[in-house]
Amino acid sequence: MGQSSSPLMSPADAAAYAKRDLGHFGPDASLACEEIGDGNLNYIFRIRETGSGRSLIVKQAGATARISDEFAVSPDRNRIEYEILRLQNELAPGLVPEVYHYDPENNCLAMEDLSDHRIMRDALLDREQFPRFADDASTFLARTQLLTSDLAMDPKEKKRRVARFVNPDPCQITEDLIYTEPFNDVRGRNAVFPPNADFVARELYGDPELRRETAELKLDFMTAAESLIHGDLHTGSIFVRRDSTKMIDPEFAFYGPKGFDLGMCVANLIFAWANVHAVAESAEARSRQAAYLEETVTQLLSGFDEKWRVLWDEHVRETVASYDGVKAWYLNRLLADAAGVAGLELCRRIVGIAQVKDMTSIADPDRRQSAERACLATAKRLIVQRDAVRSGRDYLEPLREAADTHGLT
Ligand code: SR1
Ligand code: MG
Repeated sequence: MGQSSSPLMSPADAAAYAKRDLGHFGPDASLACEEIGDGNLNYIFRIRETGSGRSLIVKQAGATARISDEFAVSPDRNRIEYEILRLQNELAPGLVPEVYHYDPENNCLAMEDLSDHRIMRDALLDREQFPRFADDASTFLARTQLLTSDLAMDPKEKKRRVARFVNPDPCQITEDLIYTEPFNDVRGRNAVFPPNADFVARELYGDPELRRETAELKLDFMTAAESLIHGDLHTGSIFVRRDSTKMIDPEFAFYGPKGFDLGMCVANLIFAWANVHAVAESAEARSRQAAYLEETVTQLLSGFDEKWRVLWDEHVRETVASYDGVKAWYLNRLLADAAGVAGLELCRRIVGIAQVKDMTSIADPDRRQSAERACLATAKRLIVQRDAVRSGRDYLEPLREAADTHGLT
């Protein structure tokens, strides 16, 4: 396993590595390489052969996070990413990048170049629309959730898989940044937008009921080895084209709560919705994009529900799962988990250190204040009332109400 830290590559090193060690290009190939990573953790090299245009991505993991040495993160996350991408490609073919090679010495993996796709967060901020996304994402989420669970796997094989995907450092980041710090700033590293400081102090740090619910969710995250989750499925971890969707960057993967990925994905669509309302554009453009996002949330939830029920009928072999009421109980728990995680993700991306452009790029301070408050108020309802959240409408109604209350719409 790639545990030790190897030197970080320069673009020239990465090009030489692709030619010499990966044998991906001929010995005389003329290569151009740039480092294109803009995430919080890793270094991403795109290597292109001049002339033929053939290309490859090499992703290298360092021993600390790219954004700050404060986060020690074992490079073993690179192995986890390689193994889960291969597995996800079997479970949900075509919905993740193809990986070619894993190198534990250099903590690198080599994979398909998806330069003909865009990062979904950026594309949504440019008001692009992706008609395949809800269908693809609901397929990915339903299949990876159910088919990696005890319900559809041999229980011993599932336990071996839990062991292979133990991922302590990324999990600790999630526990701290998503579950703990947004609700008390215990480490003093939150980055609250100053006009919302009193609002956050009152509504998040000062709400005992909310904090109790987040405690329950956190203990669930730490103990519920239910499904092999992606673990970081926000819109910066999704590559899109109008006709294609690829889930990338599953380095936070581990066996965790069954609704986690669905909830994180929905939260990030809500951020795009809030941005559309906050940023001054034509009323027509705004309502067109908001309608697309609402439809996407609705179809994501309904598509997930339908596909998941079919998968259950086809794949679940666990005896107790056939008892009356178990299917409905399990799905309701999953959807409640998802709503709770959506609420947590909305809070942490506004209050914590890993923020999102959907909010930070809103130039007008009053609009940003309103957008953040609308998202935080929605988040609180999703967390506290998560047992009642089942459908897209159950996300969108509180969102529209909060947007009205806080002057966003
Ligand atoms: C220190 S890492 C901060 C965030 O970036 C990753 O993409 C995860 O979302 C993590 O929470
Ligand atoms: Mg990432």
